[in-house]
Amino acid sequence: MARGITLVESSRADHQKIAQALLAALLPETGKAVRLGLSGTPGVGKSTFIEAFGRLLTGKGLRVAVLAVDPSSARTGGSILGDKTRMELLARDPRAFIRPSPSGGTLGGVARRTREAMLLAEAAGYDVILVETVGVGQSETSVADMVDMFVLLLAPGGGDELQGIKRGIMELADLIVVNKADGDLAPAARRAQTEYQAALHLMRPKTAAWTPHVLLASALKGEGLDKVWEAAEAYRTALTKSGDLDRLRANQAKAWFWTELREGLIASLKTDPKAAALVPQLEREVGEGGTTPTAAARRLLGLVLGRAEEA
Ligand SMILES: Nc1nc2c(ncn2[C@@H]2O[C@H](COP(=O)(O)OP(=O)(O)OP(=O)(O)O)[C@@H](O)[C@H]2O)c(=O)[nH]1
Ligand SMILES: [Mg+2]
Repeated sequence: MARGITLVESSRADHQKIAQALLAALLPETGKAVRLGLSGTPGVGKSTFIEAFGRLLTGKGLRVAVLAVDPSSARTGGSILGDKTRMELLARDPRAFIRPSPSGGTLGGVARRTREAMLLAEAAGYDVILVETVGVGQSETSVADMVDMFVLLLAPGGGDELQGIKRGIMELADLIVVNKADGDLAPAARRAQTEYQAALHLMRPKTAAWTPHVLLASALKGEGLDKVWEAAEAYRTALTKSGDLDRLRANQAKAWFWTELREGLIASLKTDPKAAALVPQLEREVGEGGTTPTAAARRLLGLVLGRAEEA
């Protein structure tokens, strides 16, 4: 599987060709895993959580693949690799597979390679796929777009914390877990649970079949993790029964298709010699106010798509 993922991650054209053939052959074997996304700000305890939660699952006989989307991962090779020591036991567990974020390129490119790694992991028989992302920028949206259930890990900061969390990210969450609900932090964690729960009530749920709620956990002590897994199972049952899971996955596949089209189009603009030559000129004209961005973009598209649309 590691070799398959390496092919998928390679930017070499010959590797890409083999990777796509491999994915096409494996496609019928994919789609069976529970796909969970996990996000949270740096230091909230994602790695500690994944180590403990992953071990809980492998202890149940489940096979777990941990993947990551971190578009800034060029610096460390990924948040997962950065602190693999926090996942030492899981990393050595024969039922687990851990892969750091593919590095470099656009978020779209990083996300594609993670999606494809997810398909490979499913075909290889992994039962649960955990996709981690750091709580910054657009990466949450792209992870939420590739998983069945999006879990947001929060610290026991309560009200002050709430101010700092972008509403859009809370809206993505199917489940919120207040981590570090242990020791001195336990009372603050309970208060935070109440506040987050109240905040969730003000948001429209993504589907009628499931109401997002807030759980307490301590990744460090291994407490509350069974409840998180119970929620993941209840979510899956509810959305399978309502038909929402199939619809969600179909919509995600369609959105992925459009992302590929957009990225492919941009890539072909950059490699087409005629288009590439025109780009600096159009950029200059747009910068100087000589033409509108819309007109310039249409001219370039017209050129590439073979129909001259002179603005
Ligand atoms: N008290 C307590 N501390 C915790 C818990 N979970 C994690 N921590 C601590 O919080 C710190 C950060 O934990 P990590 O698991 O590295 O957090 P992270 O979200 O992976 O951080 P980044 O990889 O930097 O984004 C460590 O010192 C952990 O020991 C918990 O449940 N309770
Ligand atoms: Mg980490």
